[in-house]
Amino acid sequence: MTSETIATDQDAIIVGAGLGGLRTMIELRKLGISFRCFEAGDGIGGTWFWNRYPGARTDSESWTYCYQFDRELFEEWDWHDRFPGQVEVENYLNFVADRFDLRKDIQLGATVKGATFDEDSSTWTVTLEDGTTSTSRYFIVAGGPLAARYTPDLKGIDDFGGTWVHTSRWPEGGIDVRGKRVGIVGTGATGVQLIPELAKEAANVTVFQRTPNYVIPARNHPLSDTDRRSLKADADRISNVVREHWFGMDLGMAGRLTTDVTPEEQQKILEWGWEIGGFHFIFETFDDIFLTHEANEVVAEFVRNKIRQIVKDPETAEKLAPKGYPIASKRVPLGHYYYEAYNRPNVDLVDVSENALAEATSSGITLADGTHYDVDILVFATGFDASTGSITRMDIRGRDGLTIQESWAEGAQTHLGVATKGFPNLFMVFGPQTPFANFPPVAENIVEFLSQALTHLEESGAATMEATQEAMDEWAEHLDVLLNALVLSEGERVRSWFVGANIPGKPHKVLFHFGGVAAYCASTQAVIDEGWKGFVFEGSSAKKDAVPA
Ligand code: NA7
Repeated sequence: MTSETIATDQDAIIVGAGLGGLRTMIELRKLGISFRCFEAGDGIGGTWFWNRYPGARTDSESWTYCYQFDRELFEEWDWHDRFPGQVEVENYLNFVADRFDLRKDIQLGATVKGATFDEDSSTWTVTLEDGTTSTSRYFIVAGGPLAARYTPDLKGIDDFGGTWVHTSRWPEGGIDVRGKRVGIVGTGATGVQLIPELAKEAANVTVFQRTPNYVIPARNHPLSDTDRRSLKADADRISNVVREHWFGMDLGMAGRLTTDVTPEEQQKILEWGWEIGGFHFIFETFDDIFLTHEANEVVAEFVRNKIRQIVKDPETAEKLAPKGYPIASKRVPLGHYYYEAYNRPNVDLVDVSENALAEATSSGITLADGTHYDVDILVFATGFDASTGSITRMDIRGRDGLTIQESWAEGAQTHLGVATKGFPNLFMVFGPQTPFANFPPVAENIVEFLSQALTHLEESGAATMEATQEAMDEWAEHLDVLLNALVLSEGERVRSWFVGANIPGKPHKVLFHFGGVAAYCASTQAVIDEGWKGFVFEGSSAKKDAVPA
């Protein structure tokens, strides 16, 4: 036994009760590490609590958008849809919270304003927006990679006479769009889901599109009892494949390149992928889509031709057809009759790529050239300060009062996306520089790594664990190499949040690991095997005045 450890209100404070936070809590319980979770929302679920806009659903198949670590949990939950909607995922996460009795340690409606590290005691003091404070040894941020909403700074928005909303703050009771003129800014994954849904009810929907996306069909459908039984019987395979597959999904390799087949065969194979729906189209048609511009262009042109076939008005089809950048250098959205929505007489597409939004007026939106659009409701589907935003929006102060904003002024720097120098015992679940892939398996991998790190810390008796500058530099270089090996690296030019390019003024830096889930896992394991390479363990967790046992 070591001596008595430093007293804090709890061992760990966790920010966020979404997918990452809940998995972290389950793990800490297993380790016997006490914790308190502060969640800004009035309910559990993170992304799935906040994003209530019509059409919100996962782009991952339900049996992979869930935890895999507990077979009984996997078998107890019945998914209704191939791609579950917001309510279904929110219900699942609430079920998990109850099943593991987590609620008693979660404080809802508690927004963390900041956290300060005290070097003498090696503890964190966390301050909530209401001024209350709480202390811990470990400060674990699980705020989500797509949680800090971004709304463009549009002149005159306060004078707008109608209702305006960011999609991630859609009110719980919904917005009645019946008979209303709705303007939607943004055609990322969110706008793509929302537009067809609003078009069903609104008098008119005007879509302000800056960059068209390559949208591939989801082909959602309800799962039958037989589907559910066979998925549960297949649990071992699913749990393995999501850890092995590059994108953390129940997908395989295509086993062929575009150059292996004739142009006619290419079209047939892509047609198969288009019909089966979801990311099979990207990952199971050709293995060189991400590797060569020629292969990528074959697939990109296939999507453009699909748009031209689906959308009846040729001018609208051309505006919707992405050109000049590779498919997947921006996050590819799944559509639910997205292109079909533009055939409705009440949906209009306005290209704002060269004629930008200039200002909001009392009655609508005016573009740079003075064209005005009257709208009653204005929706910003304008995305998030991805990856770093949920961390940098807090006032986090590490050693010598260093703030996280100062430390990341040139872009986020981390070791494995989990820790950053100057902020001992601060751990991130899905922080910047972790894999771009299906969220749940990535979160599970990170939490398992964190579990081993905390076990090592506790057993070593050290007070703190901290990343080194050298390790962070190496990790950043590694991430650059991974992205530059792919044609997706053009994301910077098309304002991709993969590299921070969607937020004006944000430093451009690779914010995700593009090597795949298994490769990331191998990197975390290598760090452990090499004696926690790139981390320093310092001090003693023993209370200074305690008598050693
Ligand atoms: P995204 O993918 O960042 O999309 C935001 C959209 O908003 C995108 O089409 C942007 O155009 C557009 N946007 C942003 N600012 C403006 C201005 N000022 N004018 C016109 N258009 C603008 O966010 P989502 O919410 O759709 O998706 C985020 C992820 O959340 C999603 O992938 C899921 O994983 C969950 P741009 O392309 O920059 O020209």
